[in-house]
Amino acid sequence: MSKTKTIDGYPFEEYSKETYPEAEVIKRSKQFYEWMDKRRTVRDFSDKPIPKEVIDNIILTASTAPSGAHKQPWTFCVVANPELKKQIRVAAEKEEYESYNNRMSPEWLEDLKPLQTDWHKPFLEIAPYLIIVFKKAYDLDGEGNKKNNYYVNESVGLAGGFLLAAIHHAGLVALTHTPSPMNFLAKLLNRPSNERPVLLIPVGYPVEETYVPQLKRKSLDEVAVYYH
Ligand code: IYR
Repeated sequence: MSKTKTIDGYPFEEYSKETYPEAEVIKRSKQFYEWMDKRRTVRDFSDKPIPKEVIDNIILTASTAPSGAHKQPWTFCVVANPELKKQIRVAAEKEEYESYNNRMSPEWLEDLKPLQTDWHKPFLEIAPYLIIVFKKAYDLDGEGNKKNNYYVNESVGLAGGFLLAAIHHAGLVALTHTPSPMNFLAKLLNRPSNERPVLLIPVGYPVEETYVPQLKRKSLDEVAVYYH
């Protein structure tokens, strides 16, 4: 049991530190970078099943993300039911067909060419699980009163990042799919009025031989500015 105390009447517990010698800190930071750098968005999923326990753990990890006033303003909906997955695919492809053919600008379509995406979304039926991340604009208490949430977009974005890292750590792959507009998901999943879908993430194993676009990540100089 860690030490506890109260501050201004609120309970605190001693933070359980995990610190290392400097050489170890350097090694760990490099190893983690190199391992995260291997994560790729994959579109070719195998239908190989995943134990539900794995999905539980991935979601619990995502839910450790920091959030405004620790409100954890998110709901992770998990879809494994083939009929529901099919309905999601049909609805997503309808929107995506419209987007690719009538809504996206020529510049946008050009930017997507290296990824070779189109409106077909078979992975929505093939991947064993779809995780749909909803943001809670506000919470509802037992009596239906609105309770504020804070920095909801930032919080849910962070949880999404944790989710993808947890999936990668488990040796699985994911696709951050954002059909647009995506409110059909709130309807199909019967979500309450305070929830809005943000990310649709198929999770699974990749097919045996999987190809991903040859992408180059920006260099440190391109993404960081140091003020010494
Ligand atoms: N939502 C569409 C289009 C799309 C948009 C971006 I920005 C991407 O990085 C990838 C795809 C789709 O999922 O195909």
